[in-house]
Parts: sequence; C-alpha cells; structure tokens
Amino acid sequence: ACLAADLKTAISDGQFRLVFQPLVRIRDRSVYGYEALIRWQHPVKGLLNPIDVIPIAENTGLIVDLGAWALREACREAATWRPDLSVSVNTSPVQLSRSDFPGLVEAVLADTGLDPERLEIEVTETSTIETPDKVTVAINKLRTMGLKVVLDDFGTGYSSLNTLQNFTFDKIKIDRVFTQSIETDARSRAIIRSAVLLGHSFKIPVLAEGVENERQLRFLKEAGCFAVQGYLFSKPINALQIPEAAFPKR
Ligand code: G
Ligand code: G
Ligand code: NA
Ligand code: MN
Repeated sequence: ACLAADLKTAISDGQFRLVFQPLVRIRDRSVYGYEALIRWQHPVKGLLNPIDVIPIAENTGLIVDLGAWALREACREAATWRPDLSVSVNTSPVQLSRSDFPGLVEAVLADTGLDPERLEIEVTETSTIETPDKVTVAINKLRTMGLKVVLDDFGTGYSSLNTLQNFTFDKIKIDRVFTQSIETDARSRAIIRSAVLLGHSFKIPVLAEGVENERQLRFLKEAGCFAVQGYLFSKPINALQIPEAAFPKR
C-alpha cells in the first residue's frame, strides 16, 4: 500500500501527533511561544517527517483534514500553557485558499477557549503566489480576528519582495538556509541583514529559524532579529515536555 492510501485512515486512527519547538527572544533568551510541527507515527514505516507527508497530503487534498486536525490540536495544547505563550501553526496553500478557513479558525478558537492573540498562522510565500486574491482575503480576516500572521521561510520563494509588497504580515521568519550558512557565506549574511532592515522599514519584527550555535545567534542579534528558533535552544519536543504546560485554563 502507498502512503497516500494509508494517510486516509491515519488521522482518524490517531497516528499523527504534534511536536513543539520553542520560539526564543534573543534579548533575554525567554520563550514566547512554540511552533507546532506534525509527526506521523506510521504503523509499519515508523516515524515519518512532514517533508515526506505534506506533499502527499497536498496532492490528495487530505491536507485540508490534516491541517484542521493540526490547528485544533495545537490550540487545544496551547490553551493549557502559561497564558502569555503563543502557538504557531503552519498552513498549506490549499488550506489558505479555501473560503471556509477563517471560519474554521474561529470555530477552533471558540471550542478550545484559546485567546486569538495567542495564535500565529504561518504562511509560506508559495501560498501568496498560487492564489493571491484568496490568500489576501484570508490573511485580512485572520488579522481582523486578532491573530498574528507570520511570513514563513522568507527568502526562499520565487517572489519574496512581491509578497511583502502585496500582503500584510505581523512577523517575518527568515528561512534556515540563510541561518545555516552565516559562518561560511558572506552573501547569506548580506541577505539576512537586508531582510531585517526590510522588515523594520515595514515595522515588522523579524526572526530566524535553524539556529544551531552561538556564532549564528550573535550575528542574528547584531543584524536586528528579535527572536530565533533552532537546535541551539531546543529540538521540537513532545507536548508533555513543555515546562509551561498544565497551567489552569483561564
Ligand atoms: O518539523 P520539520 O522540520 O520536519 O518540518 C518540515 C516542514 O513541514 C516544515 O517546512 C513545516 O513547515 C512543515 N510542516 C510541519 N507541520 C506542518 C503542518 O501542520 N502543516 C503544514 N502545512 N506544514 C507543516
Ligand atoms: O515550517 P518550517 O519549514 O520552517 O519548519 C521548520 C523545520 O525546521 C522543522 O522541521 C524543524 O524540525 C526544523 N528545524 C528547527 N530547528 C532546526 C535547526 O536548528 N536545524 C535544522 N537543521 N533544522 C531545524
Ligand atoms: Na513553519
Ligand atoms: Mn520555515
């Protein structure tokens, strides 16, 4: 059987789970939230990473159900965390282009009791290019509801600058390909510095992902990033390992 066939039943079978990676302020190394990342515990193939799963889910349309599951699960977990912590959820172009997406988010927030201000929706440049009009509507609705919308993987899309020209974001996340070559590539350093200045000229705070060592962190701090995520601080962890969890719901 192929993965696409297995995927159909995997969600209802409870084979998916979320892991969470801390988002860390550079200023004082405090955690302000967590990014939710899906993992598929396949009964035969073992633990599968999203890189192998998301494309199949997108091509089969199952990403709509999988994405809705991830959103609900992430909000349900976050509602148990210390109330100043946010949760960041990834979205696919297919999800964002559906007119019912903001309604789904609204229902999930109502069901889980999570404050909209604590939910961040991560949008990739690919989403903004494939169905720009629908994504514009979605982003504006989500922001009106009080959510934060984050431009993810900044710099790797076909049209990074166009995306910033045409859409409004609350945060920009620089892709890890740039972070990972800070020490070896002057061009990466130049791109990061420019990306942060660009963000600041729009009054948008900028963070970076994939930070694995202190040298990279120091560069990102000097470049003006406000936050980072990466193995330097923590790999994605299980919900039960989150120290700020199990706070009583407000
Ligand atoms: O955790 P990892 O580095 O393996 O994630 C790989 C990719 O899968 C990342 O680019 C991430 O954005 C994506 N991904 C993880 N979880 C989700 C999810 O719930 N929905 C979507 N659309 N993408 C996800
Ligand atoms: O949504 P996005 O593609 O940005 O997802 C981030 C991915 O990056 C996740 O799959 C996560 O596991 C991975 N990741 C997070 N921190 C690091 C890091 O420090 N190094 C590397 N190589 N990958 C990371
Ligand atoms: Na992401
Ligand atoms: Mn990313």
